[in-house]
Amino acid sequence: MIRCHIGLGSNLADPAGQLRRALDGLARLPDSRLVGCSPLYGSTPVGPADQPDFINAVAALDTDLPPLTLLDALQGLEQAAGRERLRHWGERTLDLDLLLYGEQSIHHPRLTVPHPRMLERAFVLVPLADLAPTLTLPDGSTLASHRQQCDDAGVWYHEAAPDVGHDDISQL
Ligand code: A4P
Ligand code: MG
Repeated sequence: MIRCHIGLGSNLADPAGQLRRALDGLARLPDSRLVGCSPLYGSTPVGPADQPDFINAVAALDTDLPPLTLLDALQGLEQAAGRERLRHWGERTLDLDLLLYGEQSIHHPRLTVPHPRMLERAFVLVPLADLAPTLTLPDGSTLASHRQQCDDAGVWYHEAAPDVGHDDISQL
């Protein structure tokens, strides 16, 4: 299986509940196992400022799904959450970004991995560094160095990591 990291974000319609439901969805994906989730963080919006604050987290998923199949599954979960694209970088009920797919670099019209903006975004780096502090990126750089350099002023601890994976672990 390949260890993937998925960024979760929401700023509409009970954001923390949206993230918990998304984690339930990730735990049910075929040929995959949800192995962990960071704490939930609050964050000020990057992009238009006249929108609510976000809740963000990062999940770790081990999967045998190929990258585009996984992207389809993530977009299916976004649709199931009633996601509408109102405006670029604007408010959304659920955003699921494929941040990392093992140590692979992917350049496809529908999918760029590592996620092209992840290293500029404290709302990604802070929860990812909580979950996977020793991670190395495909270019050989360490997550810890990116985490150290990022300005995390707009990101704050919101609540403890949701319990994930128990059902799956009991079936191992
Ligand atoms: N796509 C390409 N690569 C990927 C990838 N690695 N993961 C394509 C997911 N999708 C990827 O995405 C548009 C297209 O990107 C998809 O169809 C897919 O084929 P989208 O989710 O429909 O559009 P979007 O999310 O509005 O645009 P974008 O540019 O992906 O936005 P971001 O970068 O996801 O940013 N502020 C805070 N505080 N917290 C947030 O979570 N999120 C955003 C959205 C802006 N500001 C935020 C937050
Ligand atoms: Mg997105």
